[in-house]
Amino acid sequence: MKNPIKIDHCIASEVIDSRGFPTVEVTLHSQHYSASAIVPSGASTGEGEALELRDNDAKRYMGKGVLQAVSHVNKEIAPAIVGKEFVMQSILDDLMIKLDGTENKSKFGANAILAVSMAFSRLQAQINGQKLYQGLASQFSSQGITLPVPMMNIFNGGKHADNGIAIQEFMIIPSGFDRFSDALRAGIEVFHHLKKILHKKDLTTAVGDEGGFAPRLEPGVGEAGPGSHERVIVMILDAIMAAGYKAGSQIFLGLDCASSEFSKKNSQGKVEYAFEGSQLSSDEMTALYGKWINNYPIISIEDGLAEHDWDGWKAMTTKLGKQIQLVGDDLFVTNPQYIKKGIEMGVGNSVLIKLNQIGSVTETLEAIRLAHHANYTTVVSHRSGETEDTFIADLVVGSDAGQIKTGSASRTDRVSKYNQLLRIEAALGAKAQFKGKAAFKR
Ligand code: 2PG
Ligand code: MG
Repeated sequence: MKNPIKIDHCIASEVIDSRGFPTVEVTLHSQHYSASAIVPSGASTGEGEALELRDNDAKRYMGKGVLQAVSHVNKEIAPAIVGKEFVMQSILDDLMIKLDGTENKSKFGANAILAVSMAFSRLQAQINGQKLYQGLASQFSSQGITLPVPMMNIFNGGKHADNGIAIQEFMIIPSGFDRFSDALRAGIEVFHHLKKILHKKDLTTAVGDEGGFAPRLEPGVGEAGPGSHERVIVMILDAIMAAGYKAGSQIFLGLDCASSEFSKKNSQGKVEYAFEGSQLSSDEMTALYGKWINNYPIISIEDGLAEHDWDGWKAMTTKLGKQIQLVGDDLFVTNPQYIKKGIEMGVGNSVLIKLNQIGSVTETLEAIRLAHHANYTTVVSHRSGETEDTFIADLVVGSDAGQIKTGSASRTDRVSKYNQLLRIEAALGAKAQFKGKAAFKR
């Protein structure tokens, strides 16, 4: 049993995220120790996510201020926790969840509760003389020695760019290496070669929200036309080759389609997908993915179908689930309840893990535990709105989750996580593990 942590002060404030919108930072003090945490924010959010409380005051930050969430920490959570001792993270998190009293943390805001929860993880680790990943490993009863395979989103579309490309993320997965740092280096070199290739084709090399390139492939505005997604895939494969790596043995591809964003229900109540100028059914989308998997080294598809399309997901899992990783993000929203439903129905085989979708460290760890128990893989993930906070780097090692999605090789909000992983790899030395291809069960 670790020492109880007595909280002496708890202070929240409004700070700014990578998209220029406010978010919540909390600092906790205990004796001469102090620890802070900042919460991230999504753009392609799942409907089932815990509530991110925004002020909706149009006069400040286009309505996106978080002064109410800040005030909930300072005026409601702080009085309930300051002066009290907590032996475990879960006791603090449970207390805040009870005080909030709603299903989706809508009274205080998940951004208020999570900031306190993350800051407590840091404070507790510090007081116990541990690094954050070690503290999280003790909480999770894991070894805390596994560096993740990075899934690097080097081409951005969907809601993270304005190039008319429906699929949100085209990721390279350098899993065929022995160490995290070698995998990262390979991924970064591919990023630089992709830049050269785009430049030669007269395509812009400005980047999207997650640091990947985001050129418009066709003139004009609106949806990209037939074949445009495959053109992106081919350019990425060319970049892998130009960098001197082998696609399909050293570097693989992954997609986050974030397809809820281009889906809707038709008049017969069936989910349809607006893709490259056509309306496709769930089966047609699945067939398209099947074709791509046969033609390209794609090993992971996230949110290939929409969050309400559970039947489509079930059929897709039956067709493709033995061949590739099918990751549920908007579908599972890091919520143990939805993950359980998925496991029972045989839907997907992997869970995306985002702290702010569920809103506390304890519930996030529970989601990971549940997924691993059912032999589902887990991918710890950033949000498209991020900050300098590197918590997820420690979380992915602390939970031995094995895969991380934290953007491309540009923008400090993305690179800071990779740098933290490099530090952890160096600190672990010979103990550091890198599962590489074994991180992907299929
Ligand atoms: C996703 C995420 C992160 P957002 O869909 O997986 O890449 O995007 O934070 O906008 O939900
Ligand atoms: Mg996603």
